[in-house]
Amino acid sequence: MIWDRRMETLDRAGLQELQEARLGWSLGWAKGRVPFYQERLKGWQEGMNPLKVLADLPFTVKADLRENYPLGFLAVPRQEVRRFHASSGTRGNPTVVAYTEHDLVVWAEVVARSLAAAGMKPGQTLHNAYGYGLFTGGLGLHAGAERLGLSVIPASGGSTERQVKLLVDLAPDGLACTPSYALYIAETLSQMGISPNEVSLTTGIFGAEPWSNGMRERLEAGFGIQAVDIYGLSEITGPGVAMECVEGKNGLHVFEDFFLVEVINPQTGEGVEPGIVGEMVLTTLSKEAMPMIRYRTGDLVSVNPEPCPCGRTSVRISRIHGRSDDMLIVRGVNVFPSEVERVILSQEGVSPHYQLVFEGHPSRPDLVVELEEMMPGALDGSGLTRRLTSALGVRLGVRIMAAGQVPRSQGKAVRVVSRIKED
Ligand code: DLL
Repeated sequence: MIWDRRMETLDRAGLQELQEARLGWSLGWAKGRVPFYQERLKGWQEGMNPLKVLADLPFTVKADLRENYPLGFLAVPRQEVRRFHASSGTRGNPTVVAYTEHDLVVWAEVVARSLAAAGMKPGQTLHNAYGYGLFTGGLGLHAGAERLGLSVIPASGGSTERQVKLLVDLAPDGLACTPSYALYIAETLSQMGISPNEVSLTTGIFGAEPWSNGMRERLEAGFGIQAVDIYGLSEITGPGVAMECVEGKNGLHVFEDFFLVEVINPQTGEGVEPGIVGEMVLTTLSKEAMPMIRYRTGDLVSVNPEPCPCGRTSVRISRIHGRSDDMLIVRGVNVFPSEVERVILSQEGVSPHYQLVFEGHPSRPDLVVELEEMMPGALDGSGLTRRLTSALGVRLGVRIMAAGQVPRSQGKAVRVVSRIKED
């Protein structure tokens, strides 16, 4: 189902016209209200071509937000803010983001579109196991679900056995959570003696972390559902920046009437052609409380402008290949955890719980993939090591662990850990 047919199927010329008008507004708004942008946008005047002006502007990066912590990017008086969220931030200050009433309406709208694109229909029920609180997943999905006319079970993360009971007793149609938590829920179901395909679910709305098609197949088979990918980030709004449609399941539609997408070469900052992987840069087109102009997301994607069978006219981004700062360097070779996942989950008998562990001497650490087998004796460790080594071009170890030994996730999975012993 297409939630806002007029906007989501707008022809490209109409969309570009709308983007230009909204971008002009956004540049003027940011220039007039955010000191950080005032200087950068001093050359911007109404009547200029906003797309041309944008192309010459410097990028906004995460460090800019950190330096202006907490509210240096706030573009409205405090009394007009209706909500704050914050991203966890593993180092230093978290990133605080703010929303006006209008921002919350737009956010609910794009999440409603996303849930409809996943196949959810008004009157159905969504079990929302994204964390509620400062993280945008819980409240973001919640408001969009209500906007679409769903009933919501605000389960949040954790207390997995209780979640399973609710999944059985309240018979929801959709499950929203990280793909790694969905795996944990599936595992808990079977530990409680319930076959995952005995539950009523038809749809999984999974995102907030990278996941592969191999993981999708496991989740779809495990729950008997259609699983689709939802993308977003707090700095831009939260979940609902881009969404995979259940008809295509091949890339995520960017809601381009609200977010302008560019993909750049992360080294040079130049734009790259469709189909080429680069770093996604996003500009908000309607955000009042905290406009973001050319924000470098760190997320690596390619853009696909081809029409989609679902009828939506927006461009699609590929699933997130990883973040530029997730990239591991192993003996001089670049390795993305998501690539490791793709290789290991293409093998039968590998359970989808895995972690990448750095160990050994600090000057020459080894990377070992710790994983579990579906059944004792199901895996040939040396065959898997050979496959990983040839697919990634670097020697990685494989350690087969006893069932349940790889830590489970209740939110965003921790894929990389260090056990390097300092001298
Ligand atoms: O993770 C928002 C969200 C909530 C998205 C619920 C989807 C569902 P942050 O905590 O600010 O916001 O983290 C944003 O998470 O830059 C990506 O690196 C990663 N990410 C988000 N969605 C996906 C996805 C939320 N579908 C950061 N695939 C982003 C891969 C994702 N990575």
